[in-house]
Amino acid sequence: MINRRSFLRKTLLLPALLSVKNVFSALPFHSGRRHNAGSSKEGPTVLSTWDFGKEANQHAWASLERGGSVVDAVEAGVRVIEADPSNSSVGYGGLPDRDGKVTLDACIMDGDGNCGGVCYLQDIMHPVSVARKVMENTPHVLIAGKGALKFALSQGFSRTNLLTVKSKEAWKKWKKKSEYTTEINRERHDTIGMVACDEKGRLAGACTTSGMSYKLPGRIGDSPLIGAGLFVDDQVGAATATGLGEAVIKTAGSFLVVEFMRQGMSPREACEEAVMRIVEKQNYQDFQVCFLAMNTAGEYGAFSIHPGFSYAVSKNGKHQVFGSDSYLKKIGK
Ligand code: SD4
Repeated sequence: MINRRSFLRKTLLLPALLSVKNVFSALPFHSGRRHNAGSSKEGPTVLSTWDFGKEANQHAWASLERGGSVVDAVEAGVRVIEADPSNSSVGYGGLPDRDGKVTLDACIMDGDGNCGGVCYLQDIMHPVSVARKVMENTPHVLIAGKGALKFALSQGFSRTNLLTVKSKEAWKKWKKKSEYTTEINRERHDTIGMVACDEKGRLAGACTTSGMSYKLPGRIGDSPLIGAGLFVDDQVGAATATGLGEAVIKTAGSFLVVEFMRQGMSPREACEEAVMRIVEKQNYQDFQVCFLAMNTAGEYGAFSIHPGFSYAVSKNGKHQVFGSDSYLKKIGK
């Protein structure tokens, strides 16, 4: 039985204990939980959105083979696409907003729930790496705009003009009419979202984009938002999204996919169910949304509203691209 003296001793000690705990939890900026130990039944797996994901996967795979962590792998993978000027929707060479400014959104997350993101970031080639610094070196999750740029510079990143001649020409042409129309599967924006699992079953993901081209200045999509463009949980699986960010945000898409997997659905079923949530609530005819997911067993799947979504899969050292099933195909349209 607890007597008055020991009760007093315990309660008097409590504030001291709490403050020590606060100091510790503030220091590493990381969750205290440890990764699920064990091994992935199917070996390492890397998934990413669209055809260009294949090249990104190869780099992620090489990083895993070099002994890098699964977070290193997803960062290395998506960086390749960020630096590619021929890709008009991610990083360098991305199409600008209405004012001609290239603004970038990205996030990164590990299976323990540690995560970081940047949005409305300008002049930095690798937003995903800045997002990782947010995750590892700050107590925050998301930093925007000028603050994100200032933070990036403080972390040693240097400024680069991301508007290529080609993108500038395209923007000037667009400006003549200044019309915004969605274009399914391009929608003038194609994000890379990547999720990966190492041989121990540890998961991570990254998502990076220049967002919707000719967007209103300041517009932020789903890609830097944890739970929308990306969600990872070592106990269940990981999911990422591409397509019209507004539609994904409205349904907390990637979180929803992971939660459906938690309830027992396969990755493919979970992606389909999340697409159905959008189809039931939104006018999906004019826009595309695609989900891509894996579970802790290394099984994977994808589903989109309209046909035309492709995704890259790396397993057993093989890198392949597949087309996803879609809602419209399923209903015979
Ligand atoms: C956005 N979801 O900013 C991103 C872009 C994208 O295919 O995924 N495009 O809305």
